[in-house]
Amino acid sequence: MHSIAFFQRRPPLTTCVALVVTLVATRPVTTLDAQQTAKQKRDSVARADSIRHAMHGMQGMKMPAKKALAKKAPAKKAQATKPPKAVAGKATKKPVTKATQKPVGGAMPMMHAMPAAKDTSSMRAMPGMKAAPSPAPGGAMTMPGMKAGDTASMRDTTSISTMVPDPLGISMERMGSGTTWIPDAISLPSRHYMKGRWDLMFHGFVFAQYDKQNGPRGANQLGSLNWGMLMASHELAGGRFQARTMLSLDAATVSGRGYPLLLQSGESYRGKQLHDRQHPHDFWMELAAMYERPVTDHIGITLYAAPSGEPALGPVAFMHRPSAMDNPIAPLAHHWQDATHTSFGVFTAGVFTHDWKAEGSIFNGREPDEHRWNFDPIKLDSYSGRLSFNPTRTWALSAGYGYMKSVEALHPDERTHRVTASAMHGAPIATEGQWASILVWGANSQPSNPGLSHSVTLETEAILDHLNTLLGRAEYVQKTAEDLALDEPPTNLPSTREFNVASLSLGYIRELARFSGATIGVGAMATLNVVPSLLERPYGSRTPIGTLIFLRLRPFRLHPMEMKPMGGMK
Ligand SMILES: [Cu+2]
Repeated sequence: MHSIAFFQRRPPLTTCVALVVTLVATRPVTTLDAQQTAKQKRDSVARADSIRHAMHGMQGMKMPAKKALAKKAPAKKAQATKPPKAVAGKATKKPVTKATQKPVGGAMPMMHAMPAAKDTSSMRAMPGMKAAPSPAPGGAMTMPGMKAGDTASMRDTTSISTMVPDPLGISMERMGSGTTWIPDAISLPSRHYMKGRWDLMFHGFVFAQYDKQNGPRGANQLGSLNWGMLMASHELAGGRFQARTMLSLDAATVSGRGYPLLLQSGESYRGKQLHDRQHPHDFWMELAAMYERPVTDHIGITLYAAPSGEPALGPVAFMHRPSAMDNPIAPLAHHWQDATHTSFGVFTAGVFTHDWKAEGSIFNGREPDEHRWNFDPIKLDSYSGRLSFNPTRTWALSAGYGYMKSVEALHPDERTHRVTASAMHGAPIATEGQWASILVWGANSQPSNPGLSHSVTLETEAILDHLNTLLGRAEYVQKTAEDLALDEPPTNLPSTREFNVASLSLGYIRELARFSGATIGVGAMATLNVVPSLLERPYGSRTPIGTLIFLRLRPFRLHPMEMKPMGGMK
């Protein structure tokens, strides 16, 4: 085909010469022109590919190959995937559920339907764009005004061809960390590929930060916090199977001792309690398999098993919270709320409807030990239960309880009871942003410190547009002298003495550049801590300050025209 097209475009003399060269060389044409033509062909293949990928990037649009089928009911399809009020951000849940539960337009039974939230953001982002099938592959080229939301991931857009089902119409987009839910109206940025019938999703963050915590208990550190996650989903027996791994190099990039963070507590290093530092995450943050399947029209079951993973306890872990994902710093209440996100041994079973989920876990309640590169011994001697409720597209609520047999390596006999409740709100902002906030309450009870030790975290992240992000977090935590190692010399306070500590952090990130599906930004954050007068001396002030400047790399959703063909993409 290529040769014919080539000869047709050449003048006769060139044609003859080229033919002779071809015959003599017994290999493809080697003239400069021919090379150029070959390059043109590659380019045109690449272009066709990028158009094809661009098509993937447009929610609600059909691939050209499916055009004929989709055409059968274009009006119905358009209606189902384009809630008229979506533009005003008022899409109701009902049409969505319908659209996700029924094959639309007869095109793809069991297809991974487009979640309305993402539909609406893409609708907003593409003025004038119709959800109806594109008239031609070139249709992708005719939308110059199109913009891609910074936060909308590509997950929802591509599953059309992989036929990974959404049990009860719940998109993978709703997944936070472990088996938690986030609001449908917002998302975590990710890149999304397909390999055969596997739906591959990657996301991750890399921070490079200079951390300066003031006062006698502070320290400075240049380091990097980072994690990467791969999720592979496949249809299995009418449900969605997913294998996951989430890895972090923190132990190398902020050292085994972690990074300086005033008033932080939890876990140990070289046999000593860590304080005023946040521990590094384990290399194996998560290695898990999950299965979700509908059993009736309205009820589904879910199973989750992990040598390293997150039991049904606490809110979405902070790295996976849309309200904190661009914030490199762990909450001071981490070990009151979401620290079980890395547990070595988890088995969770649950029942869910479209809006509710009830889960129970047996797991290893021990904090990860200080050997960060290996798997800790797997034990299943702790348990937890959690209710999750997404009443609308913009809310995700959860509440639960956990019993942990032996949390701290330094106090193996101490049992901990934990109760948590959280409310997360999220909504799109303008054409490219989203605003997510969470309120978390978490409380621990331990025999050495009877009663409940409370924590409250209020946190928010507003991605205003593709350039500007604002971060904020306010916390109140009751920590003991032992938590902060104030029961040692020189302070020697009674170990069970409890202190109310608080902090307020504000941060800003400015994106510098976008490339290859990632965005890099520069950020700064300042934290004002408040300690009681008794802690003024050890901390050097009633209001010790911590600051952080950082570069942050993470995925964003590509502008369809910027997408490049990649190996393995089909
Ligand atoms: Cu953690």
